[in-house]
Amino acid sequence: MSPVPILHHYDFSPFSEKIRLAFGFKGLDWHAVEAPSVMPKPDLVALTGGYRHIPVMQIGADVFCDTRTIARALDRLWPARPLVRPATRGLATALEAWAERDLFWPIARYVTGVNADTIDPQLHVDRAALRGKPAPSPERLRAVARRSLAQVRAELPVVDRLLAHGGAWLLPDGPGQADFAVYHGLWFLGAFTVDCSDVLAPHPAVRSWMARVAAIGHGRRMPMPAAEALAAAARGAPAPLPPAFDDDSLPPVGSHVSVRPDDYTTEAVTGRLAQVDHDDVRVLRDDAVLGAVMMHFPRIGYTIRAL
Ligand SMILES: N[C@@H](CCC(=O)N[C@@H](CS)C(=O)NCC(=O)O)C(=O)O
Repeated sequence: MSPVPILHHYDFSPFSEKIRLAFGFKGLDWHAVEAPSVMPKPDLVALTGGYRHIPVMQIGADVFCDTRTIARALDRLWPARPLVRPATRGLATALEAWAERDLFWPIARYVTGVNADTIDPQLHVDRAALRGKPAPSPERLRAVARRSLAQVRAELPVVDRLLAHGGAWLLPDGPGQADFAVYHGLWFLGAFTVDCSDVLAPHPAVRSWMARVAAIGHGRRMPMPAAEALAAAARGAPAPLPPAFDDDSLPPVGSHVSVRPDDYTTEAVTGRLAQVDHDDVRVLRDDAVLGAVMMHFPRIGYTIRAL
């Protein structure tokens, strides 16, 4: 029987929206655990050993961190409707990298700056701390929003050009990860009280494409308390690993390592390096409460260090 994935997320999280759409695309049922949007996140870090970002996908005692690793796991486990196809996989990876850096960050700064007064102040404090910075003043948030709007206006025509071939989706072989990666940043324009999606008005083709992506839906979401997800991790055992790849640029398999994202000053996860392939690393945590938990991370964007 096919497992039911558990997604640790919160509603206004754009990276979670990418995975909710991936669930919809594959027609999956899934369990939704509501995580806090700011620290502390005691249940999430109890599961992950320190990784605090959202979303996290869990299947029993396997914990998938980062949407890129989550998407690869989804395609391995539910291959019938692939999120990426061999002929356009490179294109999808390159598009995703552009979308989640050059397109996403100006949008995130614009939206949170415009909403400086409508958002819980703790969110501004928490997000500044993610970059090792003190909390910005509302005036600074608004100044950053103005500058970011200029960047957003420069990036949006790129999305138009990506659709200039006249097809329904960004890539010629149908909808998938590239669409969801570009979409979730644009979706964030409408995530808070002051809706910023009017910046899309000069881009009707982008709006029509966004409506097609949104129509894919989220699959069937079933709420789950965090304690139940932790109990599932304690009950389960990590699944057998996919084929390994030997890479002598990384610490040897079996050694103690730490893994952390490069783009945030957040806590590292430590454990034994269990397996490495071209795209992902797996680190086994021997958790005092949960037992063996396999942590899955992407190689791109993460630093793996020998301890
Ligand atoms: N590269 C990560 C980025 C994830 C990310 O930045 N998520 C945001 C929420 S959308 C986050 O973790 N914000 C801080 C938090 O929620 O604690 C991925 O693809 O999953």
